[in-house]
Amino acid sequence: MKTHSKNLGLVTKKFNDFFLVDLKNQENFENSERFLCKVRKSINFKDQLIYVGDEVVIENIDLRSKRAVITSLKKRKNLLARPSVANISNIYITFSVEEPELNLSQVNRFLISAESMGVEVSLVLTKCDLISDKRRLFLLDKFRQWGYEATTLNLQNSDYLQNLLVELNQKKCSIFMGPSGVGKTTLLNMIIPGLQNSTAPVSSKIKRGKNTTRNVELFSISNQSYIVDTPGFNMQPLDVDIRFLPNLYSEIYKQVIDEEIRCKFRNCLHLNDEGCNLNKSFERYPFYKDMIESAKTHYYQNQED
Ligand SMILES: Nc1nc2c(ncn2[C@@H]2O[C@H](COP(=O)(O)OP(=O)(O)OP(=O)(O)O)[C@@H](O)[C@H]2O)c(=O)[nH]1
Ligand SMILES: [Mg+2]
Ligand SMILES: [Zn+2]
Repeated sequence: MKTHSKNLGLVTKKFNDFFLVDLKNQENFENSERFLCKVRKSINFKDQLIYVGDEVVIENIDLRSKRAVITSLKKRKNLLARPSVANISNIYITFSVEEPELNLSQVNRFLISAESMGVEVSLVLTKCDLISDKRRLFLLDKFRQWGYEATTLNLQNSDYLQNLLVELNQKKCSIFMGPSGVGKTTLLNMIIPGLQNSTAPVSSKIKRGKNTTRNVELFSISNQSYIVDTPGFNMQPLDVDIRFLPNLYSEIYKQVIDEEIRCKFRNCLHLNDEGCNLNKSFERYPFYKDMIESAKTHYYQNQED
């Protein structure tokens, strides 16, 4: 069968029944052709929905009205559940150090949820102009112990941004995720020349974001690299299979791998001291315990339903 490689497109935005699709494999990405598409009526993608980040074949291309129809969906590598985005290669968990203030338990939930996707996870700390350099170094050290080399950003100083930019250009599809008001869209506006998406100051009293970004949207920064802006939200206690949780914490994983921790039980969740050799004196251990407990509660609730 003939493949329509030249009509291969990338879904960059989705609203109601419509999709914005960029034609891929174009020579000059800055002049990329963007089409407003619907899915061909006769086509049923086995009840699969199409998401931002999906690769699709488009046909019936009308160059004048910039319209086309989606006729097939390529197999996807992965699908993030919230927000729904396909084919992610890198997740950048984004938090402000102030305004809204840093909530370590939230940072942890976002990180672990991202780790459960099995893609590369990074941490970005914004608004470092609002703290002292001493505090910034303290935070860098804290997250190093969590297993992350955080990138610290500061609107006043674009040097910090350059390294991130170089990094993003080496990744395929990076997504920025975090609570509302931390500066995700501000960051994208600085990264992409000409982009002026809406941003808004955090509310003055409670220093919380105003949910300014409403849709997931994908932007290209080169022919090979894309970044995704997402609406901010707070992460609920996790719904991850508890057997996988220990491996998602580098402090535990490292011990199990490097030091051949031998616990009494083969699938030890490292909750009790008796028979468990894990060194539990690390900062995230209480978060880990809470997560296991709430995952258990969730599991048993679902069993009773
Ligand atoms: N002081 C300071 N303010 C910043 C920085 N980055 C962003 N802001 C401000 O933070 C506010 C919120 O930024 P947004 O980019 O709208 O935040 P967001 O994460 O996209 O928020 P949602 O779209 O609601 O999820 C804006 O007023 C920005 O000007 C920074 O590095 N320093
Ligand atoms: Mg935003
Ligand atoms: Zn154990």
